[in-house]
Amino acid sequence: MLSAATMPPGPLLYSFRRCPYAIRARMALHYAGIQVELQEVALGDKPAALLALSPTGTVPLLVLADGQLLTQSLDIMLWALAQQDLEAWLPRHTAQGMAWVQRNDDCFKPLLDCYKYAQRHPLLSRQAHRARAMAALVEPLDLTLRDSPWLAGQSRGLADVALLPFVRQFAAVEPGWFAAQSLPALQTWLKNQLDEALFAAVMLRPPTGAVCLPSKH
Ligand SMILES: N[C@@H](CCC(=O)N[C@@H](CS)C(=O)NCC(=O)O)C(=O)O
Repeated sequence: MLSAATMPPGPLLYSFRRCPYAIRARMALHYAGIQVELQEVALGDKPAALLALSPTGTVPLLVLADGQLLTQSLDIMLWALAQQDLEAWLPRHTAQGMAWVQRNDDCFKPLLDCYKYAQRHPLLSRQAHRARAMAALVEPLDLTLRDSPWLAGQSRGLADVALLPFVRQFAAVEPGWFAAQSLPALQTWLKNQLDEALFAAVMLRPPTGAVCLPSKH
């Protein structure tokens, strides 16, 4: 057995608890049973070590034991699932799933930010920003989920997890308004994932600094 001194170091994850990209990365890592050293980053005061590794300093950033850097949340998810994928999220990740992720990241995310921070985007009202975000992703997502409980079909795939934190943010801007909308399939999909132990585990409040993200297994 390796002693603590000779154990290979685990991956280091620079993260921010509420960042939707970091949440999707933490969910995949936790699901895959990968224990990481978690460095919670204050986005307004990024550690020099993070900026030295990545000039953009975005989170999540995963530093592997061999020094390899994964700077994109999707790459972190793919790496995690390549280590272990007991529910086959990756085999279910089809071109359609990838198209959902792209639609989310490229199109919906900027509209979501305009809706969340509508006062910074005064050319449109909050309601108009909301309507654009609804049309871009939320409504089509609900229609798709009426045909199958998951984007990946009868069970969850990578896209379901990748989109979850963004839809969660959308729902949280005006929770009463969101709950009153007729989005039955999407609301069920969201609730089912938010109620899960996996989500709760990755949302535990870390102290600023390095701690361990407990693995599932
Ligand atoms: N494309 C990146 C985006 C990551 C990203 O934009 N993260 C935000 C936090 S949610 C960030 O680090 N922003 C940098 C900053 O606020 O300075 C990914 O998928 O990981």
